Amino acid sequence: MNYGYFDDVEKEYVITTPKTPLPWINYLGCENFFSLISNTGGGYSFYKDAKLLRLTRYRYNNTPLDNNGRYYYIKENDTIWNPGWQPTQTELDSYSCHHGLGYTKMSGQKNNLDASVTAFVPIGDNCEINKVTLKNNGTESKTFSLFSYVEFCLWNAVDDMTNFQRNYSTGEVEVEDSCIYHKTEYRERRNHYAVYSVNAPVTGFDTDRESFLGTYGSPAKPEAIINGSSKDSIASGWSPIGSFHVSITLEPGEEKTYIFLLGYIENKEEEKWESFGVINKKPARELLSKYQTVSQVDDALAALRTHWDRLLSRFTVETADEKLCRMVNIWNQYQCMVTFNMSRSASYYESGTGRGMGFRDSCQDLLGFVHLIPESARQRILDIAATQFENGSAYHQYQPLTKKGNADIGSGFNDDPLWLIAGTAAYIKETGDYGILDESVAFDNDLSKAESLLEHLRRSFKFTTTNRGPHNLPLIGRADWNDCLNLNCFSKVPDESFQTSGPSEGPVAESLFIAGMYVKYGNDFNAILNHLGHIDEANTVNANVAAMYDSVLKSGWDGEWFLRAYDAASEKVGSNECEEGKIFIEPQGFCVMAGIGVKEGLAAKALVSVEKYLDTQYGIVLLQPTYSKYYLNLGEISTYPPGYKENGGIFCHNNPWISIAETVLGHGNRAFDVYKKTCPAYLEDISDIHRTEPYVYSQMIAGIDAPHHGEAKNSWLTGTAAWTFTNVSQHILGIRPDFAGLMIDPCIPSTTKKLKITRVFRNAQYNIIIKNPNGVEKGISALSVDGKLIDGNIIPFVEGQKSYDVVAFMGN
Ligand code: BGC
Ligand code: IFM
Repeated sequence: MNYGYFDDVEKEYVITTPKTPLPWINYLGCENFFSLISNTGGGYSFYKDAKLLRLTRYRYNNTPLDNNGRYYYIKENDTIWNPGWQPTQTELDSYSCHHGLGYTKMSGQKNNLDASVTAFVPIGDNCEINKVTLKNNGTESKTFSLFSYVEFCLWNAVDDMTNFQRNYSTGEVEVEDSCIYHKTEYRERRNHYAVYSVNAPVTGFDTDRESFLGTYGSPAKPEAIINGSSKDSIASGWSPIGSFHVSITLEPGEEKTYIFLLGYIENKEEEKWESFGVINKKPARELLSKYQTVSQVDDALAALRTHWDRLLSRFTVETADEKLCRMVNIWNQYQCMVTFNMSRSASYYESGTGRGMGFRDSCQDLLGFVHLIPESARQRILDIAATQFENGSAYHQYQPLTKKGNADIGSGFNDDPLWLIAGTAAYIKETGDYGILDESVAFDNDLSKAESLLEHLRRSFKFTTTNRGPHNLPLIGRADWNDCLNLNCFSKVPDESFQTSGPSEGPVAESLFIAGMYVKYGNDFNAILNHLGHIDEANTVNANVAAMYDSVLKSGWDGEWFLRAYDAASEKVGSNECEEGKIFIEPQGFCVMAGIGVKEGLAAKALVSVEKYLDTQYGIVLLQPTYSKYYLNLGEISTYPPGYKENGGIFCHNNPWISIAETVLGHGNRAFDVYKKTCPAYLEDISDIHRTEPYVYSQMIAGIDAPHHGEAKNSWLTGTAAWTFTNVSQHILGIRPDFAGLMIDPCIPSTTKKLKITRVFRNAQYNIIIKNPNGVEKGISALSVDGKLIDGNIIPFVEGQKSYDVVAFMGN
């Protein structure tokens, strides 16, 4: 069943009922101010950091689903309704929600009154604008009230949820004309406040939650609205809110528009006070003056749309498959921007208070984002590198506001260092900017310990080179990409009587996944060093990579597939010899992507095993057979019920690894089949089963062993976005940035006869036509650039040339 449709011309997903299987959300903001917004107006806003600078409150894990947001209420006689249906849930005569790129427009109609709310964060300013338009579609004049509502968070979202003994006494606001200033904590050492305003005279306002909702009221039944008038309350402690009451009369056919704005203001230290204790409102007034009229707001929205059109024009494809086009041209790239901005911090499944920016996560997010705004990717790489330790290991997470590593989580995830090489190599391939390697970057944010980024990469590589186990394979540490595979956990013996048969002296568990990474990104590091002329060092890297390759063949091949790991007792994990968890997806993807076992025929065998043992109609599961009981030597992975998350869920993130691996072997039909299975646009018709948004990827789809096989969870913030875009753009469509230039290497279904692709690469426009007259799956037989045939499949980059016309013929 469908709950909406794609409008590819407007680049929107249009939802036609508020009762979607789960809240279907969108993100507003692409710089510093962000909001989450659901199809019923739920969500919250924050500045830079969802934990430390949260503007509005949201109630996770509450009922009804999706509790709190920016809400507009219309009271006409005794009927109270919301254009987005929540929170009153009054039945609407019609409803739609258009989620677009950085904006959402929600419309409801009731008793011939049309109300629409267009929400967006303008480029260059720290605020969310809500343009609220009301239109009388009836034949009689209408007089009604419009009430707005937001609930402020007292900035630190964790403290806000826990420290009630203090927080019930700190809330402070100020009201002036049609502006509410939320200034809780300003009197301390703070220099920021929030402003909430409407561009019209108001009949009343409220800033105290209890006055507005009633002591035992709720946003679904606000007492002030039921009674028809605001209380003009001034919050003192308890829970500050922002609410305006506007009285409106509309003649038949008449419409009026109001601009509501929620903004974040940060005063410079010297401008902090207007006079001591009085907030400096000057910057708020300046901000508000920019969004007072409908035309100012329409211009800002148009600028946002132009911004996105320009970004997306950097990669476009035209082909007969409209689902493929809408994912590649719009939604997948959009999700890559969101994951780049949010990492794994704030979604409807990530509370914004837990993980900040992940070291490995952000390095991977870069892969799908770097072509959009390479300069931002550059800065991100430097920020991430600054959380690395001198020995090459790294903080696993850092806070976006402070950019400091999170000491509570610490380090010890042994894949982290190599992801820095992955992200940096992707950036250099995209831009040709080797200069980034000369940037001086701190270790552990300590500037006295700064070294060049190149030195950081050296430490990354060296970390894995020197941290190897009994089979010469990389030590896994606390975990590798799979956070839940905690193979050294029995060294933290919970009970002293616990005995193991293996060595008790320490963490010797080894990872085949990291081995695959080492070969793949070691090859990139080798290419970088060669380019820089560090030939001896490059040769050493090469020799280490070759040795790792041999170790994988010697100790990492299980007969039909690659092993997953050795545990701390050097027992095999992911082997046919295991009772459960015989085969895992990750090493099959990463080792083949790295080219391991291709010439020996093992790669092909591994992928056949994936299809035979792990594939399902909804995607490839992470492992089989799933763990039915808890294994102390495996850790968290076996705490999940079979079929969920890392215990045999369809972890969408690593499905593209298999698809890319298939392209390595030239299997275009299978690669595309794998791509399609988890691709949201192809799942739109099964939204009842899939449940999450049909325009973005989710982290996980329940696997074959789960009761709800096919049901997705954790939409939006997942490395899946970056990896699927990398897969489809670089490996299936085959437009692949390489150190030497743009490579054309498609691996497509044999039925695809023609592709037209445009790509902006290193400031030049590439217009590419790929023809496949004989229906092959891979291989270029002729490649012409500006009418001239060239050798090989890398278009040499000519400094200063602004456009390239490329025609590629596929064939053997
Ligand atoms: C996994 C979760 C796990 C967590 C542990 C995440 O990356 O997806 O399943 O509970 O790590 O920190
Ligand atoms: O690799 C991790 C990621 O860092 C966070 N989400 C889950 C993945 C697999 O455990």
